[in-house]
Amino acid sequence: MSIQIDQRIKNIRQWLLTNELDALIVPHEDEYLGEYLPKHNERLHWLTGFTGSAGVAIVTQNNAAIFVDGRYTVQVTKQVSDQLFEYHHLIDEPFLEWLVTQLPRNSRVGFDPKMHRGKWINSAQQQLQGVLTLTPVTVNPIDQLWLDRPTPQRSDMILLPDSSVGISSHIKRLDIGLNIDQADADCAIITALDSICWLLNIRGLDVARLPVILCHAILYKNGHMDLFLDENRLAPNFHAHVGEGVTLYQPKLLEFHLNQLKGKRVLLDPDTSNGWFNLILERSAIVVIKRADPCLLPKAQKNAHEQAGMKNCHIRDGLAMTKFLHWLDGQIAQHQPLDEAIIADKLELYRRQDPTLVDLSFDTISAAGSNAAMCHYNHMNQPTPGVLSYDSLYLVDSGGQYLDGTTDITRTIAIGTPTPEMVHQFTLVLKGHIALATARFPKGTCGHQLDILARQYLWQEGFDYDHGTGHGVGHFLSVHEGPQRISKAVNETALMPGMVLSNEPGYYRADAFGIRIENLELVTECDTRGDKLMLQFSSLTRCPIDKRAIDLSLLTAAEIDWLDNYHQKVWLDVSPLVGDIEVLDWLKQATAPLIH
Ligand SMILES: [Mn+2]
Repeated sequence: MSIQIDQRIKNIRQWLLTNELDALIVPHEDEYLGEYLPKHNERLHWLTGFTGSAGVAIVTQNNAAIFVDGRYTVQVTKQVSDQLFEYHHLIDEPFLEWLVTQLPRNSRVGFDPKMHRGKWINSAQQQLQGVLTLTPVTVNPIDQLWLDRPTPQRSDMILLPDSSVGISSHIKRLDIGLNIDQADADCAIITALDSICWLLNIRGLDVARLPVILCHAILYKNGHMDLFLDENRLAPNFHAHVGEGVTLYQPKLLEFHLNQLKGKRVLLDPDTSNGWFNLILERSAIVVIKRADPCLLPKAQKNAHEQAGMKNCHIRDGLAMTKFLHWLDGQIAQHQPLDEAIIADKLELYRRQDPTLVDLSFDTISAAGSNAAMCHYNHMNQPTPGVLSYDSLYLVDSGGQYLDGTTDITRTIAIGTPTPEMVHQFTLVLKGHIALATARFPKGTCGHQLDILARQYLWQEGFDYDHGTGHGVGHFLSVHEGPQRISKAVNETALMPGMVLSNEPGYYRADAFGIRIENLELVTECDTRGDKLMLQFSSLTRCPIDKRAIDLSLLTAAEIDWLDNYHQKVWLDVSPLVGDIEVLDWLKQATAPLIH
């Protein structure tokens, strides 16, 4: 591999010479900027051998370096030759600063604007002003040099019926068209794949974990859409399904059509679009209105049909979790030697028993003992998966993409007898989870105003967790969806009825153990005697929380009530689906009230 990589670097250096450039930046991202990449766009992997989900490589004539974050500092040393690349920390040692130390003043640094957010390009240009020249390339050299590049996955297009999505594509496009008009724009470039699929009520499997079709779109204020997608990708009834006003174009005509927008006012989201779009529009002197993707907010507020699907898929997901947790308890009782991969695969197997599951919603985090202290741990990035440790906690964060919705759940399981310290911390996390789950808040409240509810008991004793408390979740779409969010960082999006968010406080003790309790919550209106319109959460997830890891003396009567009521809902919804009497017995026990 190393000889191959060496040759690839040499080829990039030759390409730099031919193009009068002094360096090339190769990020992990592709033109769609999503969390997961289709195989044919794994350019960073091709150049370096690194398989992580984030990182940047830089090649100069004299040097090469790879920049990865804290999740990957060990993995990178196993996958990338230190003879060929220097290793650096993506956050602590910014690659732009490294470039400045490597190159003479006014050197030309090549980058492919499609692989970077528009926002990044602006800030990078400012930072390097007068020191180095950032030079956009029109053809990505890796696309020219990658001879055995995988052919793109061309999955079948799934047409979601109106009964499942609630609103036809035609009505959605007219609605969003009005928003575009109100933003004083003539059209919007829709670059987020989940927005396009939401607008057209279609899904696909072009990318792992994100059920979308790779395409681009321009939506006009009259609801008309130009869709850039090969005709042979369409499902047979596509045109009848989406209704009038969708015109299909070859993807290679995108640039031509962008140039045709001369004289129009074009809405473009600098957060979700790659820098190439802005570059093309600016070159043609087209007026760009920089604003959030107009689909984000309507997509986040699930309608009654989408809510019903989300509820139903969570009950079936709860069945898979129930079978899995019953199996795990049986294995533990027999002291079976299990590793994280075996356990994760077993859970996936139970999920796949449901014929409506089309994919997992993300790579399962299956973390035994101290591995759970790393909150983005992935056993597949380790030389060997960790072995289940007894008298400890096991953490599993997982989810499914079902035809009627998306799930994301974390449970932390007592393996044997966890230490009193583990039980104490688990209980603090649970108290925070309950405090957020039972919150009532006036309409207009934003996620950051609620974040403290989940942290208060940890803070009280001098603890915290270094991640957000809640992210939005799509309806059979991205498991990480904006624009709402619950975290310390200010987020201006008020929580609205129909939004789905995770509630996932945690606690991580380095080299010892990790805890996270995650349910998905639906925002609903709340009846009170007061004079304000109040909102609340309603838990969608249907799976027992491990009572064996709780210190009951730390819970108030109200918290005990909450857990008992929650478990009662889990029992009522999931038990009718359980066929096996042993699993049913297990669920009965797992959902029985805390105090008899
Ligand atoms: Mn989550």
